[in-house]
Amino acid sequence: MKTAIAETQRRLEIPGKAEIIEGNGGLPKVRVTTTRASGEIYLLGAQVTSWKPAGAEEVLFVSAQSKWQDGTAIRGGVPICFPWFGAKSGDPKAPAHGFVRTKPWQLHSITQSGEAVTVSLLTESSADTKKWWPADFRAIYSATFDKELSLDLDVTNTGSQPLTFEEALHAYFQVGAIETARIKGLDGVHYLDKTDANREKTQQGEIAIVSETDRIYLNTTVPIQLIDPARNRRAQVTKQNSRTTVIWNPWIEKAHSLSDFGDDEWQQMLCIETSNVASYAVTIAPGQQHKMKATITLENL
Ligand code: TA6
Repeated sequence: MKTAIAETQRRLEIPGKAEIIEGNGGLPKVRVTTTRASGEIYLLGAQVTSWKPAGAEEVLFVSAQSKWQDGTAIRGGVPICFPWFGAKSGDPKAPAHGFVRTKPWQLHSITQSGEAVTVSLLTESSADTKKWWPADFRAIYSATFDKELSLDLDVTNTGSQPLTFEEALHAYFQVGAIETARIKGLDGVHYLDKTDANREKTQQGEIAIVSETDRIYLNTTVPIQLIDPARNRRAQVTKQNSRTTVIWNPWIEKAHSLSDFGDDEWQQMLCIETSNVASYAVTIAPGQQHKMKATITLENL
């Protein structure tokens, strides 16, 4: 059933390749289907929830317990954290990870280049957003579904004052077995360990997940590899204009504390988050734009 979408937005569809349909919870999403990949992005939070290169299984993890309702972030896929990351300092009532992942974005454009389909969505400051953050901004998020998944978050300072913000593409990856998964690329990089009072430490070698893992790797621009022997595949995240990378797995206890996350789902997911957070928050002058990009590729081991 076609969901009630404004005719102006429905005209953006590309028949047979990019269609606006009713997703989980009746929420509108754009479903992309091409010869090289399939995927989907919800208007709620501009959240990508699926990407499958041709011949491959789903790359992204979405919890079976996700709530699928306006005002609540979808648990999984690629939530967009903006304009702050984690709890908002000095405001315990503010929503975690900012306010753009819990609101519908406007469909801005759907374009095709060769076999690649790009879905762009827009959100901007309003009286509502200024209750949380007294700033003028426009954000355009573009997801390109092809044999690679490209995610671009473009933020423009539409105000008359400098704009400082944090941002993260909080990508949840499926893994076949967390105990054999490994993350390569961060050897020697300093990180803040959020499970140990934010102490700064140095990564030794590959990352194995053996307990709750919640780390902000600092001043790093390198590509990250997620090695998943159980599914005989490797995902790579390459980034542009991002100085921090967050790695997260809730492990057992934290998984049990999340109402929108299955008790055992910690064994089948791992977050690799392209970001600019903590002391690497971004500041742009009036009229300036900042573009952060993550490109995800998948190959067999
Ligand atoms: O990115 C890691 C993290 O900041 C963790 O501390 C954990 O809170 C996770 O994000 C999920 O946050 P959420 O608000 O989506 O439950």
